[in-house]
Amino acid sequence: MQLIGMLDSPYVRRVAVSLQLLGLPFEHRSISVFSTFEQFQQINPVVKAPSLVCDDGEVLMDSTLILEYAQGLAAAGKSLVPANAAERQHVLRLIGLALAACEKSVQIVYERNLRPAEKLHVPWVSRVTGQLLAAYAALESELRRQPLAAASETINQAGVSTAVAWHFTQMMLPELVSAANHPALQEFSARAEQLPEFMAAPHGSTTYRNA
Ligand SMILES: N[C@@H](CCC(=O)N[C@@H](CS)C(=O)NCC(=O)O)C(=O)O
Repeated sequence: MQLIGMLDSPYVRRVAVSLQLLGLPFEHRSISVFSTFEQFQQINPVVKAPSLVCDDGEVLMDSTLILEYAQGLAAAGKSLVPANAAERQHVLRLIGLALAACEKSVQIVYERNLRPAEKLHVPWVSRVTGQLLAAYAALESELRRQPLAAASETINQAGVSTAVAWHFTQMMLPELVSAANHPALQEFSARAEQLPEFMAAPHGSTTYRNA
């Protein structure tokens, strides 16, 4: 299967890290939804990153749906979401917060980079920034209450998504979300970024290569 999209997208990156943790080999094509829009369109006319080209050629999109598909391919016992209902509930809450943080970060990046400066709508940016800070405040308090595992064998999807979201926001919007005010997230992210699966798929324009 082929993972389409650049690793500067937190959604593409959470899939690239998760596929490795699930033991699923994949080819990565670092194609941009912006600078190579037409090339992306040839693969997926909707131009959403990530897209996943399955082995039979069918194209999936949306990181959560791709991960659900990937989970079905993984060997028995390899899972990033716990089977136990109570644990699963908590992991899903954290994933929801991390995905909201990704979405609000991406919205601000698009507002800054894609809209002419004179058309920037300040009340909208303020609203989204408030939502972003609320998501990280909740994640910070969750991690202080109950730290997340940060080893390749034990990290779950809450850990992958939280680490990827935090790193993305720190790379793109460090002045909006203070690392000093989120020590638990900062420390967890630093540990996760040292894992081989994260190092093999760094934020940016690099192409992941199966080791
Ligand atoms: N909910 C989607 C969000 C994906 C998303 O918004 N990706 C961005 C790149 S970070 C994208 O495709 N942007 C191009 C566009 O929406 O036109 C997911 O989880 O995959």
